[in-house]
Amino acid sequence: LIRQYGCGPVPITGVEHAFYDRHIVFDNVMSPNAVGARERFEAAARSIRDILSQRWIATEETYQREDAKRVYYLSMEFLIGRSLINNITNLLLAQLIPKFAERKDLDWHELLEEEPDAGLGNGGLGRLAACFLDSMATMQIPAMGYGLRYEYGIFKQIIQDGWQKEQPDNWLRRGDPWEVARPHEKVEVSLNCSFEVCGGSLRAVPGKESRLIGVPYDRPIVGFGGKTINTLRLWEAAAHDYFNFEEFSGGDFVGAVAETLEAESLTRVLYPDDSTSKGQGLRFVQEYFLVACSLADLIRRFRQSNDDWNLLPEKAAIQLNDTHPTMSVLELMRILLDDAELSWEKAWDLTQRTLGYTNHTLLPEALEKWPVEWFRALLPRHLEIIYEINGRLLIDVRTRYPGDEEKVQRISLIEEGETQHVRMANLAIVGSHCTNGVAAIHSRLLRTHTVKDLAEMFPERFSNKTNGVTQRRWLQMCNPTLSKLITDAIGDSWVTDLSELEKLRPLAEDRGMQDEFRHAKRCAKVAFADWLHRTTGEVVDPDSIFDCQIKRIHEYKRQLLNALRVLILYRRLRENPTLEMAPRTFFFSGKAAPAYRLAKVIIKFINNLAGTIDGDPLMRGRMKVLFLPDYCVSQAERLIPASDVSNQISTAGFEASGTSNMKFMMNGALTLGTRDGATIEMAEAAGEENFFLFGLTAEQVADSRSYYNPYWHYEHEKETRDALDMIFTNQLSCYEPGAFSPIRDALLSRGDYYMHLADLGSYLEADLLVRELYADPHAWARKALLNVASSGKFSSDRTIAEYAADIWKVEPCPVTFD
Ligand code: DL6
Repeated sequence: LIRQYGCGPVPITGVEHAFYDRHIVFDNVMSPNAVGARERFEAAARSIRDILSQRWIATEETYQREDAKRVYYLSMEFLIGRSLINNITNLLLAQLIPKFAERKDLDWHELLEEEPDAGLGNGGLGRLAACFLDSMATMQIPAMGYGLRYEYGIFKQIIQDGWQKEQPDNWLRRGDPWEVARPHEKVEVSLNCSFEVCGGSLRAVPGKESRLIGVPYDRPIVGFGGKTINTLRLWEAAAHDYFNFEEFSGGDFVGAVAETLEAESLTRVLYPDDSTSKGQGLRFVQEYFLVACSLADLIRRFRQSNDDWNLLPEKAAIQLNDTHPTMSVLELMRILLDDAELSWEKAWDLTQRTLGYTNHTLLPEALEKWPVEWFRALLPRHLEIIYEINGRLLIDVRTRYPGDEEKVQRISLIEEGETQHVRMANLAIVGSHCTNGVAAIHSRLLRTHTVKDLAEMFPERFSNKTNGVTQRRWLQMCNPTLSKLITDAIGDSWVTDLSELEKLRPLAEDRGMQDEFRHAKRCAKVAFADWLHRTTGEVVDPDSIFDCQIKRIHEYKRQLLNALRVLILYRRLRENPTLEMAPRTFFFSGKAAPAYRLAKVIIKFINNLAGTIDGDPLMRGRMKVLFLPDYCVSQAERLIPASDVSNQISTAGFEASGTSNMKFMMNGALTLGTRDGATIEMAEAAGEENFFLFGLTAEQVADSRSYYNPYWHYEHEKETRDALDMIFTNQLSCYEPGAFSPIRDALLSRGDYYMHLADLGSYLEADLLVRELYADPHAWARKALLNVASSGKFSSDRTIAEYAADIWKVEPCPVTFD
């Protein structure tokens, strides 16, 4: 079976039918005629899992046999999305599906819709982790993702009267056909606290030692070609007596079980805020739980084949995805000191050489700082270790920079103040051998501003690894028509080597190719419009420009700037109905953190703007605005292929990298953007003449901060003033007067920190260039093709190759059989 199904196109005959039929009947104990779409999805998923199972076992056996160095990617988030069609694509089975569906009389699209998105993340960082897993498996790199098995992923967003409302996303309610529980590989975690539900929320109560069990659930990560199947291991918290209910029988059985349930709630819910960690006490415990379970697991694996602790950095590379798993520094030190009984110097050397840290944000409010008191109460041994690391670090600082006590303060792991806090980014940098940012500008700003003192002290530790995305999901799978066009033109090697897309460059000049590109784009737009109509009743015109901004709602990402642009374009059209302007559909989608008031007001504003434009008969067929609720991976997979214009308009210096920007580029959208994050490198790759760049640079933003005055723009720019006045006089909120006063506060009274008004004029100028180019369909298609051709660098395969060579020092380990 391994040889037959492991590594190539697999004919779906005999055995697979039997798998499918068997699952339909025996998993459900139902007649095949009686089952619904959900059961059919489960049977299909389980059949695919059957096909990959032995290769999955062989992958693990190969790594063990070869004692290969492994990458352990620790992340609080893995925004996986759906797996069925992705696994089918990577197993090279996609072409066989239509016949299979026909023979089984399946409505394949209905079946696919039954799979919930695994929304185990907030946004960029979690989705990046998922792309990395795909690339590592495809490149046959021995790797394992470690995360938490949240029962409730990122909340479902519904829009009521224009306002975001959150609903729980109980994605595991009906079970998950991909995961395999491995209770025999459970680990035990000690904490100096118990848990209680208080006022409807779970909290940790310090003082009483408790032991939690981490139960691993494994998911297959299928490399392209099906040769390597790596593992994503997600931990679920269980109370210690999970396996021993006898202990309860003597006392208060019901009370004891309730306490058990409270402890088990630890991993139940994903924190839905990616920009602040303030007040998230339970999150602190979640982070420790992830770290403690994962390190116990990987150390156990290491010790099975190595009795020399010195080999740890040769056998394991642990990557910290942001500061969230930074307690790894402390936990690894604890294991090496207390369990392995190594000296401090040896333990510290091994810890640093084993760990690497990726920073994903420069936003001060998103840089984690945990109260010292929490460590003291819950993890006292870890606090001792922090103090020891800090003591030695500060001796080093004072030796190198005598008399510079301010530097000592800035570098210290402890931030003084009313209450003391542990600076997790400082701890991650000090306790690891590599720190990287995720785009060139971000890595530079990290080094020269955010952690300048540490970067000066340890310059050799800092590097850049520009993000990437997997072209398997974000082009091949989600955009079949464009993929086919590309493959017909240059062959299919781009699927595993995206730099091959360069071969499209000369073809961009070819009129026939331009026409075919336009056809592919139109197919994707029609497919999207059909889906939208089917699922929401909304009608959009595939012949209009699809202009998109899809990402978390945040002031720095400036959805508000985009909405102001739309409002001004709308006002221009109203004032001059004969104005030449190609029909345009503006799409917005994204979730706001539930406690982020202004972000929610921005969503309401976009919805009211959409309503105003929709209600204006003059705008019919000319302009439409849509806020698509519940942004998620599978929505992005539909919208990105259909988009003409990608808005990447963060205040320069604030977006670490962005990754949706890359997905749009690969799918032939043109970017209207600021010089920020990876957009800068994308424009370099494509040539600035093929981009619509505008706005202040990061340096200009920083330099003008001291004198920037948004009122100047309000007073001197008539269109800006008229648009703002329309908002401020409740013309867009007549049923809820005052609803948008927080926007006034942010843009004027509070000084417009994200400089919307500074960039609005140049945004509109760039927008005019977009419209002019669109009027020439071949010129547009040429630039779009040049963008596709230049997107090779932005494959996560390239990013992973850089991590593997520079940070992890790991080699591929092809799966072999005994
Ligand atoms: O590195 C992945 C991704 C970047 O592309 C985004 O630019 C960045 O905002 C995001 N960061 C996070 C972390 N928290 N915040 N804010 O998701 O990482």
